[in-house]
Amino acid sequence: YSQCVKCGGILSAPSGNISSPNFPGLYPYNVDCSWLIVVTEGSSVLLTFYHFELEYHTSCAYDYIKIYNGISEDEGNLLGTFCGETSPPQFTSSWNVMSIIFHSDRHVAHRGFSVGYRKGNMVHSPMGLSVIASPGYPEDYSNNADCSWSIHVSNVSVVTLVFWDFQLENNEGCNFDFVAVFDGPTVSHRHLGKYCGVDKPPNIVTTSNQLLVVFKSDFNIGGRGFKPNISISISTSTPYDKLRTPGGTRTPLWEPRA
Ligand SMILES: [Ca+2]
Ligand SMILES: [Ca+2]
Repeated sequence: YSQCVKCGGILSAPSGNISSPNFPGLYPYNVDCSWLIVVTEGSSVLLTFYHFELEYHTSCAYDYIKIYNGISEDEGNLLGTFCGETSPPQFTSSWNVMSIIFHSDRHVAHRGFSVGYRKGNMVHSPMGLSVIASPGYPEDYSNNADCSWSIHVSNVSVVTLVFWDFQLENNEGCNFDFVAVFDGPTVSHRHLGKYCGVDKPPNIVTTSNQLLVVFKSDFNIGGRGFKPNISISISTSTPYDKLRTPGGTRTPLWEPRA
């Protein structure tokens, strides 16, 4: 028994549509589709769902779509897994590549999904989001580092921080070297987490459009450091023209000491 469903592919036009096989009819059983969206370098990809109706399971174990901020081979790029009838929010990638995976199992099919994408604004600026990483990354970070990055995006957005590499000196309480994340522009805002060691922090989502990342290291013992992906998603339905280029500033508070 085999089922040959042709689906997936690489999309490189500045805008387009993707839907599950047979849409708006029922999608077939046992399919795996993979779409890779690649737009002009320096641009982002904006994703908007028009229809979403997949078999529901509490952890989306049966039928699902996965959306990646980049290539799907790297699970660190995963923005979310979705099933049921709750449409995913609008997503914007933090670079020019985005992937969508669709999977269905052998029972129960629904009408599936239809999603549009379009090329968005430039996302990488020299002082913008792309420079968030431990100093010298991927070389070992310096001792006595004291860095902070303040991220401020358009006020209809929330920020998601996904660490895809993380290696800091470990100690209980993370008092020696650490990354701390705050749900707002300053350290007085709600503390979202403090991390060290080699376990990747969980994905962090702000409740507002501002985020502060602080990195400190003490006088000895380092590591490769960290590099997060930042993605911006829209917290409410919004016309495309309200989406602004995410801005970011880096405050060079760290001074490597000899
Ligand atoms: Ca199913
Ligand atoms: Ca240290």
